[in-house]
Amino acid sequence: RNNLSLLSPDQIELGKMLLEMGQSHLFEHWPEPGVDDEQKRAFFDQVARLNSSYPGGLASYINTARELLADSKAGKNPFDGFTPSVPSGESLTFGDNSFVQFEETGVREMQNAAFVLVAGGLGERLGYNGIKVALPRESSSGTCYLQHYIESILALQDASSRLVEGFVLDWSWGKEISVLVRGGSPKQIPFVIMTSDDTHARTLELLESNSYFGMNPTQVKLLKQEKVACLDDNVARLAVDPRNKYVIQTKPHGHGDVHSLLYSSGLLNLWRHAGLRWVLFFQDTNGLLFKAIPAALGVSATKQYHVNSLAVPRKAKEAIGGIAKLTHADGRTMVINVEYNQLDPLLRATGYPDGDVNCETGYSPFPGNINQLILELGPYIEELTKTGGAIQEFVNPKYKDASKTSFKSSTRLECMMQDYPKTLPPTARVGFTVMDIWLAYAPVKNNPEDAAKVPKGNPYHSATSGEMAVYRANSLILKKAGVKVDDPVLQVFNGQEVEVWPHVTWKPKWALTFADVTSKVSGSCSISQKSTLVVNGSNIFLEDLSLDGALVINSVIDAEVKVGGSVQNKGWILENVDYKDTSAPEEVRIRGFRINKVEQLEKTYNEPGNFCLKA
Ligand code: UPG
Repeated sequence: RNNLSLLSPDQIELGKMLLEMGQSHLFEHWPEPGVDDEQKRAFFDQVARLNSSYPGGLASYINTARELLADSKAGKNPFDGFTPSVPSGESLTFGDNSFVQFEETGVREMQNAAFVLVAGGLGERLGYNGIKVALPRESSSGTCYLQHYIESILALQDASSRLVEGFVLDWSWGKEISVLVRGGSPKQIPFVIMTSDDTHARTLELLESNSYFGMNPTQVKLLKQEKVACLDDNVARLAVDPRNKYVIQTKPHGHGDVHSLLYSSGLLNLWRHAGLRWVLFFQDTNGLLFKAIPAALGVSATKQYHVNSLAVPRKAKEAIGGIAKLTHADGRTMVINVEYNQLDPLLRATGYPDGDVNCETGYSPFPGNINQLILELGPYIEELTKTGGAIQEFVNPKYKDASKTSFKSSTRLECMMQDYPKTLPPTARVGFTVMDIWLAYAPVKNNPEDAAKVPKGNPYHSATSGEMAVYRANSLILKKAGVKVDDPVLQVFNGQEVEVWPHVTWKPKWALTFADVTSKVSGSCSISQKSTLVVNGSNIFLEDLSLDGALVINSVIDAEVKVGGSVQNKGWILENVDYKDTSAPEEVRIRGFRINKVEQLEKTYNEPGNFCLKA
């Protein structure tokens, strides 16, 4: 009360609201006026931000938190009244006729698409100190995730505009409407990145210091999500930051924020006016994702799905959500992700006494959600106009003991982007598409120690497995295209046993689809297990190539290079690095190996023209 004279009328109102909402502990330690006055004002600046960035303000946040915390304490099942069953969706097999058809349709549709990357998470389970999108996707080329994503979008943009003759869209953010012209450069696919205070500055710096990896800076838009207040107990007392008593502790609200941010940014309507039809959401570290994107969009367009989630076969207890059909006692049904920590209790409560277990296929009967969502823009805008982009929240406190009266550390409300379909009307066309796991999903989420503890047979989701998955997928695709690729060997890095395939990596502009790969490979090609192949160019054709060693080809767009003959050298060798070895860079340590580039054949074609490399 003595401090009132320091505050503006608005701040006094906020203070009253906090007292009414049972938050008097926030002020208990406040000294007399004259001491820490600046910090007291800064405290109210933060309260004002927390209040304005949450729909309905802090009071609404605290009320929702109380309800959800009471439900959690009572052990209430968030799916009360719903019975899960295995849904049916589209299941694709890489390389067969329908897959190739879906890929072609998908590439064609790309000119009507926008991409949204949610990258506000710090990746606490990985424990990496940088931002995750700056990590190398694989270390043969050293390309980081963000570069790979941007190059993939640019390659899709080019490929789509080659298929669909004519239109060019010149994006200028902030202008009322974009300009459609004929000729010139291809229609530019908008790319939004959701960041948070944890990732924003470093994401921007990564883009700026690398000239946006070749993308037009006006094509990229960063939207920063705000954090929400942490909660100390079951009555939702806001948590004070242990390092500064004038600061309320905050944590991310979850990737579900992406919907309200997109909605309030005004971008969705801008996109609609420009004739776009699809919004594709994806996550920070999945080095395989763009191999699955064209076919998945092809499915959306062919089946006219309003919502299409990409899924892969899921191992029981794997830390990915399960897609389930939920049928309510009153007859309502929905096809929705059930998060990995909720699937087992839900199954046990609804007649599956063993919970989350594998079936006879060796996988969970519920497809695993990889959180690659494709939404049709029109119905999406219609829905967000009703909800403002608000997504159902949940709370996940870690209790100290079974009495559930206190928490191990503060908690907060969260929301997930894949919960978007929960509010859709029954008429909405919600589907999902299952793809081979080797093709579509290899995230980097677990630190080496935790990855090594993953039950045998389940994926590690580590930096080690993430890189090896890229080589395996590329090797398998080449095999399918007729290349003789040697079998992998098993090796252990950071306590994880992985298949080591030849280190094959290519730029997205070399091949996006299976048809692209088959058009670039001919004759009798072979690659030995110890080989490395880095294809860094678009018009590079492998003809009767026999590779036993390392081969790196760089070429500019107008150079057409035929590569054949026999390449044999000592190659690039993987050397073990222990994750505890602090003398190695963090991104090397967490994958457990470094590449020793002993010997290679590297050729660079900087000039336009036709070339032939006959080794
Ligand atoms: N993220 C944000 N903001 C946040 C939290 C996370 O942008 O406040 C981003 C994060 O950067 C990442 C993505 O969201 O790109 C997913 O975060 P992550 O911690 O990797 O998610 P998980 O808890 O592993 O689970 C998500 C889905 C789950 C799905 C799985 C697939 O919730 O259903 O199976 O991803 O990888």
